[in-house]
Amino acid sequence: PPTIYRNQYVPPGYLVEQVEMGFDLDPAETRVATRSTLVKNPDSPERDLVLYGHEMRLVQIRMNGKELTPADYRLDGETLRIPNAPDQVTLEIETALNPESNTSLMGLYVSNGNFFTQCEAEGFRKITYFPDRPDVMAKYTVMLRADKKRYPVLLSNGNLIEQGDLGDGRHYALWEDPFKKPSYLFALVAGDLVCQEEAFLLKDGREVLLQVWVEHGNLDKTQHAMDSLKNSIRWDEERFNLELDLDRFMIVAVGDFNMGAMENKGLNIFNTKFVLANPRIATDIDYFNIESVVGHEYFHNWTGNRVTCRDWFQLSLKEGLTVFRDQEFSADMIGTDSGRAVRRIDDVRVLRQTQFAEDAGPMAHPVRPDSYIEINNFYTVTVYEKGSEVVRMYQTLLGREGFNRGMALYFERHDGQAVTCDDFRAAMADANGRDLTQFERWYSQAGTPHVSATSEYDGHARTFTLTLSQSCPPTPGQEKKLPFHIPVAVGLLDSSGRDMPLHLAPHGNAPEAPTTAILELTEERQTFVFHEVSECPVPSLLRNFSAPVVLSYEYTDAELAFLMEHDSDPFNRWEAGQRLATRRLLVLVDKLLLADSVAQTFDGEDADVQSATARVPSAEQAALIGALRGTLRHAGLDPAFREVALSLPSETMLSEEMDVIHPHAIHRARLALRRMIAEQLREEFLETYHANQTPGPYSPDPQSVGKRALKNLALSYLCELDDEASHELMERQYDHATNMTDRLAALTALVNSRAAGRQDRLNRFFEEFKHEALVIDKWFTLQATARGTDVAAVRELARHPAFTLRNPNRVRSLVLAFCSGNPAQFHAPDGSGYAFWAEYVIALDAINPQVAARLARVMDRWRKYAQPLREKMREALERVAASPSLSGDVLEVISKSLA
Ligand code: HT7
Ligand code: ZN
Repeated sequence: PPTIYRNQYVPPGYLVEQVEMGFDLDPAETRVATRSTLVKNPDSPERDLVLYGHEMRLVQIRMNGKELTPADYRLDGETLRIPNAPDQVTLEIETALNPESNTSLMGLYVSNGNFFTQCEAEGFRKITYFPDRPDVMAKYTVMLRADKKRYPVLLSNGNLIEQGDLGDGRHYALWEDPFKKPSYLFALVAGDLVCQEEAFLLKDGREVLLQVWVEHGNLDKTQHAMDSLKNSIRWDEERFNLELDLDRFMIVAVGDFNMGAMENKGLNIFNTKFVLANPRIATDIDYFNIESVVGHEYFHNWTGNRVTCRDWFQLSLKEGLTVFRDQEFSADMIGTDSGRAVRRIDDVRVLRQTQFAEDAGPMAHPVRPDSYIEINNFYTVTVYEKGSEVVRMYQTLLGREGFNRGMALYFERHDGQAVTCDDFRAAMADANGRDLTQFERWYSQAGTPHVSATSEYDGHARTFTLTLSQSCPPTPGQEKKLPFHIPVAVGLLDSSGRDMPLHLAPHGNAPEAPTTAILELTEERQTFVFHEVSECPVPSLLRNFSAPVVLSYEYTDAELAFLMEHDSDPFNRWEAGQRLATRRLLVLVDKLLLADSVAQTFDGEDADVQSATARVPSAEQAALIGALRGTLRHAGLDPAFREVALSLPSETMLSEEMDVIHPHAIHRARLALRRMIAEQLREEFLETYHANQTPGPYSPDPQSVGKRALKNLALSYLCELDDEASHELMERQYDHATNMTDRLAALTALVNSRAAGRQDRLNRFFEEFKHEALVIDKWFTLQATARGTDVAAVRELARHPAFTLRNPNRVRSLVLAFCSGNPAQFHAPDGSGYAFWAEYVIALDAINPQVAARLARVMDRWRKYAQPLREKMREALERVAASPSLSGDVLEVISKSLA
């Protein structure tokens, strides 16, 4: 497949004004008649009328009333070119599709007997031949016709104009979207669905209709999505003055979906995972995710739909910005400072664990990529999460008000247009009179910048000098990087742990001196001098993670413990604890490797670990455990914050800290430290467990969620003891749980223990929830990621009648969960995990290339692994590469990995 380059962008030869579509829906053969009016684009050098289409039958094509024959156009792959077309064109195209055989879930497909579409990024071209590119925006009118009994509900974008019977058992619905949109935002849904609906009053006094559509039997699971939608609408009105522009806004849930959700204009289509919730089936995390994804898709209505992307290289224009908006929404919904900090910590954890790894691997690409083979492979954590960090940095540099001014100017300039990341940056700069030229490098340079800090205190001069230097490692195709514009938020703590007032100029005595300064690092190396510093401070650097960089500073253990206890920036309090824990864990890993015990211990012999890691904590370990005890007992800290502060860095995080990854040593070291912590803090954990019960009816409010998280963390530590008392605790929690959060936490702990009652409860869980697909996904995941689940066991699970490759959620719940969430077993020294991976990538590719390509990415970091794992990973990659007829999706991932 060809590579597409950003710098080869050419405006479309023709623009589309109006599209009228008629669908005769049938699972085996759907007929689509499309009439479009087009005009030549005076701003384009392209002379031909270019349409895209594939995987359908072209029945007829007429131009200005005359049928075209193959001699009138050139069909080359997905491209249909009509040369010498007149300036004004009416195109009438009829296509025939087979939705029930469409397993890729792109274009028009059938899920559980109902019709759905997914057109982003290039699915519309599987419905009809069209200039399917985001810079072609048109108004759509859509007529849907289908059997009334089987498909009583017919939905499309915009407003319902008319509906009625056709006489022959079929009926119709006519929809009109008043807004111009790119084809990727087109959607239809047809099926036997039911909805929860509410009238909602907007700030401007207009009443709108909100609907959440689901399959029969799920109406008891829609309230939270509806509440989240209403909260999202309010939030966008209040924070950005952005109003809902339609009379009707619909959310539809579908069980087969490649991603989380899709922001089609007025007709958002969601993975059921991000809609359906009640206390019986959904965890606190599910409740949180639903709110965040509902918000995300709703916010796209302005950032993505009203103003869209000129081309797919600009994807982060809408995705980075909308992730930033949904993160801010979630933080505002929690309200408290500490709750906000926990949200920030969670977001940064994702960024570091997945995006930093992506930036350091073979698929590294800038936030605005320069090239791609398959655009579906670029819905990445770099485009989304790093893109959001880039947007956040504007807000850090310009302040909230400055950022809002930039947003207002962006909409004033570009409403109804398809634009670029440069246009967004220009709006931010112009609205604030700032030069943000250098900031462009965040969009064009891949890789995670490293900032290292050194400091010097001069007691005589009362100055504290901070020197910051930056560098960025090479990434594929980008050997050398130029300095970034990095906002570094800094505070200084005095010896009692209080923030010092900051003076960046001599003789500063402003009474209101700030206690956090935003230093702007723009050169390779820069020095910043703080004046009137009365004693040698401990610096708190990169507060609230003010830039997506790796920051190093030679803190002593004592300084980290001090920051952990006193920093007024809760993010950095957490960060200090993570740094301390990482140090202890890496020492343990080294010890294990030195004792050369990894090979023997892999078989599950704990004794070797114990000999390499004494049962009695070393002085350094004792200091860490002491600090954790302080956090656990600190009643002034929110339970949610205590939970994140007491969680050790994940195995994946630790892998990223190592030059050569030894997954088994990492696993053993982390386990050993967890056991040590559990032994030393047994009483405190028990007390915490009992003190954080949430009796009464379930509620997903932040306080209760925090308490459950802390209680269940205490449970998971206690379960490391694997004794009778802990078995009893988890069995009791499982048996008496009144919500899925507690039930799943108990079952997860049980599955990782030797408790006698574990298999019985695992079976009961399946029986009780076998009709709830989302819960069965959890059942697969908790086993796929359990410590004792080896490759043979995961293969056995894949033979379970409830497993299928057709459903992306199910594939992710078992295959992806095992390959990415159970590193100690996946990296079995005999390479059997890699063989399993290769088999599933190949099998899945024939069904759903997009999901297969996501699975393929599990091997991204293969070059970092210790031998013989590295060699065996390479062999598995080559096995996939050699497989005939791979999709472009998988081919791109595998070939970049092996390059
Ligand atoms: N904008 C949506 C992207 C999306 C998608 C892309 C490719 C294939 C399937 C897809 N489903 C949804 C999701 C979002 O960011 O809101
Ligand atoms: Zn999005």
